[in-house]
Amino acid sequence: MRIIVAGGDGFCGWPTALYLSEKGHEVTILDNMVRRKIDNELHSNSVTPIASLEERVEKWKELTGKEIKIYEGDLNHYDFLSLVFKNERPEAFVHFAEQRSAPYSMIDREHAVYTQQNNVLGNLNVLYAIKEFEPDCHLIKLGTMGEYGQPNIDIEEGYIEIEHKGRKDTLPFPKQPGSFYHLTKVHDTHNIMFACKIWGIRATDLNQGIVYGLNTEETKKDPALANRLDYDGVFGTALNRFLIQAAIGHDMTVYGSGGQTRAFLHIKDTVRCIEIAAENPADQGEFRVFNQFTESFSVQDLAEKTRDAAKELGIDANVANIENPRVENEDHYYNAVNTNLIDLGLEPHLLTQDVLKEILQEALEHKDRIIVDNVLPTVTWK
Ligand code: NAD
Ligand code: USQ
Repeated sequence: MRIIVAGGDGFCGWPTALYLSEKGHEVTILDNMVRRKIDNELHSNSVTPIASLEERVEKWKELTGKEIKIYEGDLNHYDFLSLVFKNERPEAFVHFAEQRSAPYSMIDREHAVYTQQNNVLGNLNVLYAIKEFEPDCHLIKLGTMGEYGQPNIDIEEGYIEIEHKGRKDTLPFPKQPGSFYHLTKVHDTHNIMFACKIWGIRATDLNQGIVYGLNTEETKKDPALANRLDYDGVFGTALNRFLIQAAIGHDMTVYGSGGQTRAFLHIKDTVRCIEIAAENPADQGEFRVFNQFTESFSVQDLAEKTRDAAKELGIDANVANIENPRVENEDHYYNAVNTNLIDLGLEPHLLTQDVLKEILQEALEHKDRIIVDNVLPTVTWK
């Protein structure tokens, strides 16, 4: 298939582009490199040294003979996006290209406005480009499990059947997102659902949980193919942050009591889920939602698992419960359904001690690059 991977220079997008290319798809990356610029703004970096996008795709071609095309530009420049659609005629458009950090979106007014403009309007441009140039193109959009929040009932995949005053209907599952970033995903969801209904385009919204790990079989082939790995208080996510903190002997920063429970998956499952969605497209006019995660854990559990794995490597890691910089529930029910992708063939990589030790060892290899001042959270929700 001809597949565009928007955001293909990022943490999820780069390994996905390689995986789809390895599987024989014609892959084109679209990215405006804003994530690399944000590293400069935050005086932060990836734990792993990452090559430029040009170097990455050149190395891939040298090793495999497979070409990945690159378009450097912004989804919010519609002339640019139109050109990419006209040139590449995508059968699937994988949309990772958003500002994805909740703390970044909560820094101040400017960062909240940037996040909402970038994400919501970028996605709207993609919807228009599909309608205008490739109405059969399947939109595979990265949403987030955080759209649902943590309701006191089971979380279904996108829709819920409800009975109200004696009548029944199947309606979108209620949304209770926890940051201006998470809200952008809810707004995107509504725009996509509406576009499917009025124009008959096809879309799959992948409500992804928190991704951990960094390497796939493809990124391991050469240091120039290495994936980025974030650890700072703004872009680092739970578990990856704990592993890196353990690697440098920093206390593991569990926010508050640590009862916050979230859905997780390994980066190796992210890439496979995208392949499954692409190879089993939504019908024309269908708006389909898959919950993309494999297991759920409380953050306290994850820190304790990390401590135990570190111990096996001779590292004494400490779990610290620090003041929670976010406004969120630390003690709640959490049970989410994730059968759609499994029914289509996903075989989950589960979080074993061996998996934790492998990521920890990868973090240890580059621990000298970690800027310790960036580890503690600095952004608060209030
Ligand atoms: P990332 O920041 O590493 O990658 C995003 C990429 O998109 C970057 O390379 C950035 O330069 C690019 N980009 C952003 N705005 C753009 C624009 N307007 N035009 C063109 N390119 C643009 O993020 P990631 O961790 O790879 O996440 C990818 C997607 O998956 C995001 O939409 C995110 O919300 C979603 N997601 C991520 C996680 C996670 O744990 N990382 C979990 C659930 C969902
Ligand atoms: N947390 C800690 N300690 C830390 C970091 C985080 O206890 O050092 C806690 C947070 O308070 C929160 C939970 O861990 O309760 C998750 O935080 P996170 O930063 O790992 O994840 P989140 O902000 O939700 O965002 C990440 C990605 C985002 C994606 C989302 C999936 O950055 O792009 O959408 O995970 S989900 O959480 O399912 O919405």
